[in-house]
This record gives sequence, C-alpha cells and structure tokens, in this order.
Amino acid sequence: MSVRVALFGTKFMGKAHSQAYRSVNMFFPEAPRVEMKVIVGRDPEQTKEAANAYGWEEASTDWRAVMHRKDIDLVDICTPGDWHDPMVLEAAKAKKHIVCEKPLGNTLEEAMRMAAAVSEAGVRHFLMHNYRRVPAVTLAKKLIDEGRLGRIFHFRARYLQDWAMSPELQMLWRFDKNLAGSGALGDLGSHIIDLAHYLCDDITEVSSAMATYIKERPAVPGSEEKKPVTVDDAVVMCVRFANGALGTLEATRFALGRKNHNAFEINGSKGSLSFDLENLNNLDFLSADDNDDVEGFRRIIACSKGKHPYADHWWADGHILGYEHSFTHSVNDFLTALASGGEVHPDFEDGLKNQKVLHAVEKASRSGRWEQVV
Ligand code: SOE
Repeated sequence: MSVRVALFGTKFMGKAHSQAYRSVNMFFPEAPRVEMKVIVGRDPEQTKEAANAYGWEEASTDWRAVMHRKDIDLVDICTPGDWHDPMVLEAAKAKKHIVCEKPLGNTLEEAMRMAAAVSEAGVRHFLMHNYRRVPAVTLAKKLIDEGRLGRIFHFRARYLQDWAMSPELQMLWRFDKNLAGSGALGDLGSHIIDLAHYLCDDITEVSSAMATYIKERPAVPGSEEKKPVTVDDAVVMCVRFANGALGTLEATRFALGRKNHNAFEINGSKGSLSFDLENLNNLDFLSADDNDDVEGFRRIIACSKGKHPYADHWWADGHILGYEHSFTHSVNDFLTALASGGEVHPDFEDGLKNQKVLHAVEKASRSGRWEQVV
C-alpha cells in the first residue's frame, strides 16, 4: 500500500513532519510507502525551496485546490492554529485522511466542529502530540499499563522554554489569540495535558493561574509601533484526575535558560517514574519491589533492540535517538493504523478532550475557582 501525502506549512513543524515521512520510508519497511506529493505554503519561492530541501515532488500555494486533488490520500496540517479549522473542514469534505499539529483548535467550538466533521466524513485523523512516541515515554506507558507503578497518586509535569523573554522580540502569530488561540497554554501546556491523559487518566477538574509578562511588542523588528499581546506567557495548573490522582502542570516561555525542558514525574504505590526531554533516551524508574538497601531510581537507556519501543528499527543498542524520531514514530503508527484499520491515538477525539481542559484552564484562571472539564 502507498499513501499519497500533501503537507501544509513550510516552517519548523512542516520540516519536522517532512523528515518523518522520509524516515518512515527508510527505516520502517513494514509501513505503507509514502509518496510525498506536494507541499503547500503562502510564498511561492519559499515553498519551492522547501519542496526541494524536504523532498516533495511539487510546491503549491493553492491550499484549497490541493485538498481536492484526486491523487492525494492524506493531508498533513502544520500551519498556525487559525488555519486548522478551515483546512480540516475542507479536508473532511474532500474525504482525505488528516494529520494535524496541536492543539486541535484555537477554541473549544472549533475543536468540536473539527471532531464532528472527521467523524461524519468517516476519514482517519491523528493529532501530532509527538512526545508520546519518544521511546522512553512509550516505555513509561508500558510500565504503567503493566501495573509496575501500582496506584498513581501524583502526576507532575513542566514544559519550560525561554524564547519569548526579550521585549524586543516582535509581535508573532504565537502572541495573537486570534491566530494562536492561547500562548504557553496551548502551545506547550497542551503537550503535557496530552501526556497526563496518556500516562495517568482523564483530567476532570482544574484550577489555574495565567500571566502575560510582556503586554505589547514591536509590530515588526525594531519598530516603535507596538501591538498588544493577547495570549498568556505562562500558566500553572492544579488538576484532579478521574482515577483520584492529583497533578500539577506548568508551561512557560519565560524560564530563563530552559530551551525545551519537557519533564514529568509520576508517583505510584509501587513505583515512580521520571523523564526529562533534555535527556530523552533516559527513563528513571524506582520500584518498591527492590530490596531496601538498593532502593533508588535506576536509569534505563531506552534504546535497546528487543527491549524498548521502536528500537528494532534504528541503530545498534544504546546508539541514542533524538527529537525528530518522535515524529517518525508518530507518522509510522498512524500510517500503519491506516493500512490495518486499527486504532491509533491521539486522534481528534483526544484533541477535543485536551481542548476541553485548555478551555477549563482559561476559565479557572479568570474565575479564580476550580472548574470542571466539560
Ligand atoms: C514552541 O517553541 C514549540 O515549537 C512548540 O510549538 C512545539 O509543539 C514544541 O514541541 C516545541 O516548541
């Protein structure tokens, strides 16, 4: 089986997804073959350059026409958030399968509309929360499912970056609520909410505080003209899970020195797990089954063949994987499910569930009270 793909968006995520399709063809021979048909962008020259550099057969600036092409099976949406809703609706109308960047929508209403559209169209859908498929994180999920942590009491996660701290940094789409939906919350918080859902349970109730530290930014680099920032720079959340666990989640673009620090710790009755993307091949695991005199966190290097998720497809044992592999694994699992008809997550239903949490977090930050996730 081969799958003919069109990808929308030429920037960071467009590049990350493009390399994933190429790597699947190279390293995952059991997956359907990917035909990288066309990449779509706004600027004709930049899009042509991206097509050449990333390995797409063609470049186009006509997103709507590409959605309806007969020689496309799957569309991959890597655009800013405000394009997700119109593109997903059009893709569903054209009966294309869809991969979409996170968070699903800019608002709960959009996410509901998109989830309904794909379900009515009967197309397959996948949301790119790539961190589920860092092998150490997939291994964490396996250990939890096997009961190695026992009953989970705590899930705590933090996703820290620092790229927005300079007041000289100009207004970007990421600072505009109409274009991005929210700031650190949707961009980074949605990832750790997804991990919380994946590794712990559904979040049922939230309290939160959000802050915007830089309230206006130069309209263009170096300009005196300022534009208002309409999203959060940072958010902290306290959450309750359906299984009774308590959680704390923090997402910020103002953690000086932190570039992409995405970390969690989970504590259960029989074990604890700790992960940090800055050492993404490692999973720290403590087991209450160990003798007291050797109790402590052990460091698992999660890339040995026959033992660890996805390792069979890569290099020799312990030869270490990176950020980009998480996209390759995600794309592989989605394509494989497409071929087999099997389940694959996170899909748009998971994205909608995530969006309900994002919505409740904003509501709780305004009300100063605990809010139900509904
Ligand atoms: C923001 O800096 C960003 O690129 C997010 O948009 C991604 O989702 C995250 O994985 C890395 O950081």
